[in-house]
Amino acid sequence: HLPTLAVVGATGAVGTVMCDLLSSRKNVWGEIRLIASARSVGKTRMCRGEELTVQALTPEAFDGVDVAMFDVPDDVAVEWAPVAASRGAVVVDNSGAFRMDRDVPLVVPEINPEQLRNRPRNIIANANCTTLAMIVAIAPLHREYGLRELVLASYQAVSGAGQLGVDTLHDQLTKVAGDRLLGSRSGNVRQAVGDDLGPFPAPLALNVVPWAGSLGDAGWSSEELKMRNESRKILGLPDLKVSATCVRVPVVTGHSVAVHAVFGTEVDAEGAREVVRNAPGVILVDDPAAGEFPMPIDAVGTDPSWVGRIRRSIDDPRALDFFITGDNLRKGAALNTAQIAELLAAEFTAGR
Ligand code: 11C
Repeated sequence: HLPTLAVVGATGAVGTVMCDLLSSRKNVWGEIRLIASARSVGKTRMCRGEELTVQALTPEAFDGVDVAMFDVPDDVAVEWAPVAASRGAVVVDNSGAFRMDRDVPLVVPEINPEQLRNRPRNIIANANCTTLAMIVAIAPLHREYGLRELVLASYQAVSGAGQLGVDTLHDQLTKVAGDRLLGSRSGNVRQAVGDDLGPFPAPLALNVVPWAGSLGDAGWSSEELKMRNESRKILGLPDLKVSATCVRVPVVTGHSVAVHAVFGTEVDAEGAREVVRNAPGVILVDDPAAGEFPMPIDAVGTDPSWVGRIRRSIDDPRALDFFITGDNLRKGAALNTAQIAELLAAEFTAGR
């Protein structure tokens, strides 16, 4: 029989995209079980053309499950991923809880699928959405030129902060629409938006906010530290120099990253374009004369990371500057999880 799949956190922003993906990708699953917190139990969701009823998160919900995808906050994953694993499921977890655990592989199928086999806890981690959007383009360039350093600035969409982030931006846009004086005098936007900032530390409408995540050591945000640590682990480069500045922008879906990448050998822009053209999971969109750049409004709802604005640094022949945009809910979350789960499904099917 085909393997049984559980989707935990099925009604959140990522879980919703997951149901769409499961409906459109090759059907490798037998039963699919949707699981969520008490608030969502009994709701229904369409998945593969079937109406499924959301079940409660209990230990028994994992009985008979072969693969369990988790799209839940870190604290829920810490508690429940080991429960699912102890009931025999292989867990693919999209939270930040296990990514840096030495016994948990951090897998991007285009880059390090062989790491899947190294899973003593039966947990596999899915990387952060900002890291994922860029790493599929960075890895093939690293293989070609030998990466030494990354200097990054992100432009992150509000759906990275979940459905509450999306609702917050739309509410704020409604409040500021039509007032042509807003933003031209300080304080006005804060007044128009009011006190309800949702999951963000400042208004997003008509603004950019240089902050994502929580406060880490020495002024770095957790998101900036994740970009550094996860890139190092995925690429297998524990000493890679990485400096990131993570910024939230008023975009609904689609995380972008401006990259300055320094390599061990000289690079040229056309050679880099050729590498990107041939890499899996990436699409080259690099024709500024024609107004073609990677942008969230085009990349949203698509699978690949869009790469463009590729230039050789004027002052360093070993450095490239470029821009990447990826759908943070797809490759950044649900798609990468689905790809990992499909590799596991193939193991189950082959083993039977
Ligand atoms: C954001 N990247 O855009 C974050 C959300 O570690 O999975 C995902 C946090 C994570 O806010």
